[in-house]
Parts: sequence; C-alpha cells; structure tokens
Amino acid sequence: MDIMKSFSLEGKVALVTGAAYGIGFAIAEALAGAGAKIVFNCRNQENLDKAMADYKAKGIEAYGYIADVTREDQVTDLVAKIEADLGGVDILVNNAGIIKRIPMTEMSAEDFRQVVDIDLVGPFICAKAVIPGMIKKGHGKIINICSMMSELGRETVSAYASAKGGLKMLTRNICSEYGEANIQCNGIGPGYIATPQTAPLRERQADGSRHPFDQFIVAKTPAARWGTPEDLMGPAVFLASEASDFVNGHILYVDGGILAYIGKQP
Ligand code: NAP
Ligand code: GCO
Repeated sequence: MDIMKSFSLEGKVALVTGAAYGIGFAIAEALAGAGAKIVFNCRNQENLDKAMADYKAKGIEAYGYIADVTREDQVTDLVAKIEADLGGVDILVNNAGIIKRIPMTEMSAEDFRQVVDIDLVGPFICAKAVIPGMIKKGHGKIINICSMMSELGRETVSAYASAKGGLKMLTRNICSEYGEANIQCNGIGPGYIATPQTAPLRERQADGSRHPFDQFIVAKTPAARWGTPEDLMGPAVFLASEASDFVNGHILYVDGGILAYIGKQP
C-alpha cells in the first residue's frame, strides 16, 4: 500500500469557511498543498480581496465568496455554486468563528446569541448544506474547528465555551447520523494559536513586558510556546484524507500538550 497516497487530496474540493486569514487560511493552504481545490468564504469584501491576493501569492487558485455562515440562504447559494462549477464539496472545514471576552453577568443575551450563532449554528448550517451532496458522492469529510474551550471554561468566555462545547457534540452527532454514508466528521481542537483572534492576549504591556496571559499560556503549555496556524496544517490534511477514513467523531487536540498538563510551578 502506498501510504502517502492515502494522504492525497487530488481531485477533491474543499470548502474552508472563514479562511481569509488565520487558522482557516493555513488549513486551506495545507489542503491545497495536498491537491485539493480550495473554496473559502468570509463576510468582508476587503478581507476577501486581500485573501485572494495572498492565496495567489502562494500559487493557490482559490475561489472566494462573500457569505455569512449564519445566513442559510447565502450558504445554500454558495454550496449550489460549488456543485454547479466544481462538482460539489468533498471536504468541509467549519472554521469561521468569533469570540467575545465579556464577564458573563455583563454580557448581553444578544452578544451571547451572536457568538453561538456564528460558532455553533453556522457549522450546523454549513454541514446541513453539504451533507446531501456528500451522500450522493458516497463520501465526505467534515472537520469542525473546536477549541480547548470545548473541554475547559475560563473567565469571560461563557458564550464561546458554550458554543465550542456544543460544536464538539455536533461533531459526534454528525458522525453518528451519517457515518453509514461514509461521511467522517471530526474536530480539531487548537490550543492557544497566534492569530488576530488572540492578539489582545499577547499584546505587550505599557512597560514593554509580556502580557500576563501570554506568560500564563507559555507556562501552561509543555511545548512552552503559542501555537501557530502552521501547526494545524498536518492534522487538517490527515482528517481531510482517506488516511482517516476509520476516524469518526474524534476531537484531535493540537495544543502543544496544554490539556494534559497541570502547569509549571510559578
Ligand atoms: P480569526 O483570525 O478571527 O479569523 C476568523 C475568520 O472567520 C475570518 O476570516 C473572518 O472573516 C471569518 N468569519 C467570522 N465570522 C464569520 C461569519 N459569520 N461568516 C463567515 N466568515 C466569518 O480567527 P482564528 O484565530 O483564525 O480562528 C479560526 C477558528 O479557530 C475559529 O473558529 C476559532 O474559534 C478557532 N480557534 C482559534 C484558536 C486560536 O487560539 N486562535 C484556538 C482554538 C480555536 P470576516 O470577519 O471577514 O467574516
Ligand atoms: C481565549 C482564547 C481561546 C482560544 C482558543 C483556545 O480567550 O481564551 O481566545 O479561546 O481562542 O479557543 O483553544
């Protein structure tokens, strides 16, 4: 058996949501490197235009669309376009997501709903849109970008942790409901990754010292560093490829060991 062939994505079409930059961009780059055709979406035209140039600069002919994952009409239209133009979605990466860091008693129900809408309802809407086509094809890969907050809570992230905990269970439910159709649905749980989303947690202090949270995370991570979007590239190719055809309902934590470690004595 040519084991490396099982990691190939040649001939596959991957939809990576929210892949204008950050983790989604790196995952899309990885899937392209394994041979997949890349489709991505985001909400902001400026982000889309810059992303198209960034993909081109890396030699990737990506197809980019403005579509909000919380809008079922926009997602349905996007998937229909992919089916008409590219033959349908073989791999869905539910990456688009936001976070709001607000103490729960100060958070409005509207803020809570917006986070859950994007981080949990969005992946439901996107998975619901692509599964019928995957059933017709006789195969499909869905990768939900979960979080350490699928397992742990912390101050100010009640909405995000609730959404990501729900996303872990949505992952397991899609596995349960569509495994028989040869659809594998797994999650990737990144640790603390250096992207725009976590930039506020790494900002230098006025006196030039490192942010206390930055120091906390480095002390709490056996790898003694923040992750980078590139750290997620290999795991994403694995879960998107035939190499993981018997892996289903699994959350693969790519966190430098942080979930396994009590943390260094101060
Ligand atoms: P990011 O840098 O903030 O990028 C988020 C991306 O999602 C952007 O492209 C954004 O583009 C898009 N997006 C946001 N809301 C959207 C919507 N409603 N519809 C379509 N696109 C939307 O975030 P990131 O750090 O790369 O994180 C990506 C995913 O990984 C998220 O699900 C996040 O929760 C998860 N994660 C991140 C970390 C970390 O430490 N960074 C760790 C664990 C998990 P527009 O604003 O233009 O729409
Ligand atoms: C936070 C961070 C985390 C990371 C990630 C960890 O405020 O605690 O943003 O939530 O983004 O989800 O896995």
